[in-house]
Amino acid sequence: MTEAAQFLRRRQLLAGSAGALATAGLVGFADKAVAQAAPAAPAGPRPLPAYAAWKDADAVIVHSATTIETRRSAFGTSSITPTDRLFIRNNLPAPDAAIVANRDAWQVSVEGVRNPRTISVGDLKTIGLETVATVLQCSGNGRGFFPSKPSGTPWTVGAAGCVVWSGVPVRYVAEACGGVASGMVYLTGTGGEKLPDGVDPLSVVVERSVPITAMTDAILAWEMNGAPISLAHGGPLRLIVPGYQGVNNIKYVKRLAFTSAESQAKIMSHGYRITPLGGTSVPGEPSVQQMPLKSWVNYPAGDRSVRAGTVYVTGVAFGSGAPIGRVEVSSDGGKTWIDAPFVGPDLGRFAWRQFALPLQMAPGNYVLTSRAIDAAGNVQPQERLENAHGYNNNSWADAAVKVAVV
Ligand SMILES: Nc1nc2c(c(=O)[nH]1)N[C@H]1C(S)=C(S)[C@@H](COP(=O)(O)O)O[C@H]1N2
Ligand SMILES: [Mo]
Repeated sequence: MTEAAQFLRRRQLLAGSAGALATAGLVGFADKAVAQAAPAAPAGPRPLPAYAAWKDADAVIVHSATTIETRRSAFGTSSITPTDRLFIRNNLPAPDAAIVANRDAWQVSVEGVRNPRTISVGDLKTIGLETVATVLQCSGNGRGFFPSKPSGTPWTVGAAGCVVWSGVPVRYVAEACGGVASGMVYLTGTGGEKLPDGVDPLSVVVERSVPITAMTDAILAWEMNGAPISLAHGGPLRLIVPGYQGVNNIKYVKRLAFTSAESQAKIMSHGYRITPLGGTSVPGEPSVQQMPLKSWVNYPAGDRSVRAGTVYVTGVAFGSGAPIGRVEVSSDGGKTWIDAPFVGPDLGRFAWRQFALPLQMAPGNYVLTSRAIDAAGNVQPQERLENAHGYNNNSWADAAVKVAVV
């Protein structure tokens, strides 16, 4: 072991409990209920769609051609989510692969600036360069745990990943266009999908507005996890808004506008709103924007039993940009908690932190979960915020896994 590894191990063993390894709390549950409390995946695995045929089929759950989830057991523990395991969520069919044939030629029109202009990806590369690790998470992640069974994909924990992006800071792009025009309060991105004929474009276009303050951290990215962004994930160019839910990270972005009002697109005005149970979404309701504080356990994943002895319980914790202060793990469904040490590098306040807690586990049944506490002392809640469409679920109780130790 290297010195650092020895230090880490000592720290983990100490942090594990007051004395030696932490001892896990036993809980009872019906023996056959070892699987997660989430809706079962479809019986026969669906094949990967052509544009995502390169995904690792064993690592994902194909809900549909436009909704693909990472298995809880497939996140790994090295911080970054491998691209071939990352979830996919498309509201419209992905554009033709021709758009990534000549990436530098892709154009984005920049509006709401003093000198509006259209800029190619090749020219963006002369304006600036930044690299940022962010959690990309669909706001519907955890929808599968809502007892109200909202319509939409029943994601459990796998509509999320931690990704490294490279591109140009949006604020540099604004500067290159003479600065933001006066009176602008939103940053609005428009997706480059071809829209179906014969329908009102506003009813289908993927266009989202975030508060203009988000431009401090936002980038126009052309690279993801060290490679040009794939078509599936929004290449040739994607708007990345660190700390904000997935839908605000516009793929194949063709227009970047500083605007005085929110987009009139349906996906903004009525979609992705926190609507009371049984209600119909209206524009005034809170929109799905910054990500709530969240964590979950990835191992053991509850998909198989675990051998008694020392079990390294691992998982991830993140929020919208406030650093994660602590993570606690419970093996008795939330009755008692133990601090879990972080492992691996801190990739910045928009990435997730990995934790690993060595637990001494005797044979029996356990309910494992984690809760994150940010640097400001905010605690990840036990309860989900009920809402009609199943957004923003950050409940530690919902994300728990039932684990049999044998
Ligand atoms: N142009 C465009 N951008 C988009 C979408 C889309 O359908 N079209 N889907 C959004 C949603 S809802 C999510 S959760 C993320 C998913 O990103 P991924 O497919 O790269 O994982 O992209 C967002 N950006
Ligand atoms: Mo999403």
